[in-house]
Amino acid sequence: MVTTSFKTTKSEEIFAAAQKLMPGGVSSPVRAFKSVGGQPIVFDRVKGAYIWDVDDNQYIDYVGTWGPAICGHAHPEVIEALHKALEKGTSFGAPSYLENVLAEMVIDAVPSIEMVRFVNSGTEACMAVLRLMRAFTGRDKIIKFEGCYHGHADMFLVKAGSGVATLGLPDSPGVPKSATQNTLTAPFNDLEAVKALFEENPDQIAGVILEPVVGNAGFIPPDGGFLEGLRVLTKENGALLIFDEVMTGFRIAYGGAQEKFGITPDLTTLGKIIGGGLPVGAYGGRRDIMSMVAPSGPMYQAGTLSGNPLAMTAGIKTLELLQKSGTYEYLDRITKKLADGLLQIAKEKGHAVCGGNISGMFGLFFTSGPVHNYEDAKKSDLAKFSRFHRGMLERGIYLAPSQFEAGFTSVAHTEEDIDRTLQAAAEVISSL
Ligand code: HOZ
Repeated sequence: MVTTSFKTTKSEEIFAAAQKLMPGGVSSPVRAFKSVGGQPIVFDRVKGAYIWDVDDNQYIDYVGTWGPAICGHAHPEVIEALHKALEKGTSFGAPSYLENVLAEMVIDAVPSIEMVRFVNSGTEACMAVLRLMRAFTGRDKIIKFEGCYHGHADMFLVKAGSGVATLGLPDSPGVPKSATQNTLTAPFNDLEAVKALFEENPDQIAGVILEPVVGNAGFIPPDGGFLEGLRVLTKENGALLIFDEVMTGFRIAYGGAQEKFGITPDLTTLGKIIGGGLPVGAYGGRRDIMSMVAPSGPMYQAGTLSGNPLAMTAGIKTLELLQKSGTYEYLDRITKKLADGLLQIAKEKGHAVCGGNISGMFGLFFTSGPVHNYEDAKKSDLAKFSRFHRGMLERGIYLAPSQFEAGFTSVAHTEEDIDRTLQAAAEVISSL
């Protein structure tokens, strides 16, 4: 049943005012609900698995601030650590011991990372890693995959996922041809296409960057042998392999996709979870490559707020919480129950669907699939997804307002939350 109290009067007022103040009324495009339609929700507060809007509607949250809230929102231990850190100040712009602690935790956890540099967002991490792969190899060209999203820097806005896919935008105006002429693209899960690009561009490709599990074109796992194949191809061609683990890092396993699949890239980008909900990013990898970064080496990259003590504190506490035994088994169990449940309900009602989960990351497409890449993902019935999204929202379930974003659970989600979600889904799917 639709929550009888579902009113969005205050959200409407605030969003109307926001549209006069900020482009589209938002600080990041997907939040505007453009692809799912209807009134975007303006939020007031978060706790555990829940999120409340300004009209006091409560939702079970499967966005988790786009990934970081893996321990549940506003975890008491994270908040307590932040209170203590706040009393020492908000930014030093100078070395702090907290950076050593988080760096050590990241290096211990992520197989490819021998040294790490902290930045302020996943976008920044990917921009820097691109410069680094070019600096190290002395080559300019890179390969990325259609539907993968590595932040909004010029060089990556080619056939990008996330908001670009959500809004169906062409490669963005304002990006000069010269910025993307060295960005080669291939379909995800297509090793032959990557091989052909290497053959057509001998000794010119610095590296291959990918989301090892795509989250920015919806949830798309790698086919068996794909990551292994990329590892072999990059080595054979003197190129680097870069995993963008901004979403998957510390999410699908403590050591990320590289631990989960047993493939070690040369460099890795991180964000989201390692900042525990505060702005953060990081890139790291082989010591010989990272030694090129200034001031060790000549590749320049810097940032006033980088290594910020609040972000480091929230990140350290979040990773400590994730180390508790059973974390990833629990995430896998509840998320599988959710993803399998959604698929079963939709199939029983006669809808073509496909999807799945890896630990606490999941997705559902309204197409019979299988979805191996962005072209497949685009076959999803977007109008149906929009109606599904709205129906769930009205029943107190907050899903990402885009078919082209993955969903996220947290250790704060209970079996009961999943049951309530599936009950809502059964109602909504019956009416689609
Ligand atoms: N582009 C990010 C998700 N893939 C974040 C979107 C947002 O914060 O609005």
